Amino acid sequence: MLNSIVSRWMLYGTLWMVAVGSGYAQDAPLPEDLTTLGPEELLALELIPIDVLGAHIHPKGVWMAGYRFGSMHMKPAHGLHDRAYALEPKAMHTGMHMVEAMYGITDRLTLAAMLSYQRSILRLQTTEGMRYRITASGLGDVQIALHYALRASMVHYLTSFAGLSLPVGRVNLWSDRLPRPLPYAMRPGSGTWDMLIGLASIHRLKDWNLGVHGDALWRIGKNTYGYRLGHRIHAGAWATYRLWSWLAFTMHVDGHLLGDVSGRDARLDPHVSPMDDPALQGDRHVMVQPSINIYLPKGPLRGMRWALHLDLPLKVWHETAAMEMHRQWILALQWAW
Ligand SMILES: [Cu+2]
Repeated sequence: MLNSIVSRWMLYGTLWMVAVGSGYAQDAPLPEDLTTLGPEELLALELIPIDVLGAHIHPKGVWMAGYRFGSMHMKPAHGLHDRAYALEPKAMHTGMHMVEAMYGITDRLTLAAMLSYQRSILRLQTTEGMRYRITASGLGDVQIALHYALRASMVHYLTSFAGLSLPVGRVNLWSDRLPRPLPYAMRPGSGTWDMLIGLASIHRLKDWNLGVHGDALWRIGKNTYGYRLGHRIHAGAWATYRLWSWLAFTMHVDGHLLGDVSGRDARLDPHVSPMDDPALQGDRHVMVQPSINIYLPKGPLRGMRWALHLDLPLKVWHETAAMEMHRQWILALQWAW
């Protein structure tokens, strides 16, 4: 099922490129246009929730920089209780730093790049009841994308993006406590070249922004260790309410679909730990994501947007994952000039 969904998305990706190609050729200014707004005015509109990655544009010549820190807790999935493993995962925590840069090439076309660094801590228990923890850290893959506004009127904002994820992240990690490499979920990199596409549509109604979005990440080929991570799809909807010009609240519901690992890292034994089983790396869940967004119109931090964001599972399908999402929070900063 995942394959047919993703191939449909790839078709949309092709259509996107055609649309961008024709739009780029004209690139005429739009009537009553969001692109006439300054960089700060645009950030102040809180158009895109900070957790919907990308899917926005900046006017020509405008730079944006962003930083976010995310703290994610995962726990073992309930569906695994009927199996016995020599090594049982108990909990995993991942802290992730992400920096992003965006630049408006034209009023409709924006270039974006993103780099991440993550550190994971995994708690394990042996069948004899001995507990220990292992840690892993490193740079993740670099993402480069083009974002294009198909519409940018004051009431309807339709943006798309397409890009590449470059396999610069670490894939081969070891701990002195394990006789084999660290499991798939602790590796910051994928080791494969991946394609990204996405679309977001936002309607503005007075103090409300209502949006829907979808994006897909499609992995190409296999990495040097003989596997690739699962393809990934996100789709969701949100509502943002601007209470004052500097304060907005967002409620976002987001579905995640992550396929299993294809192929396998032959150095890992799936019978030892569920985290080493390629068939248990997929994940399906729906999250509720409330966030507070603050925009500072004056003072020394003028023009900066802050967001604090929570991720809580609404529904998790247990049988498909070694570990499942428990909770996450993200603090994000963005500024444009
Ligand atoms: Cu931006």
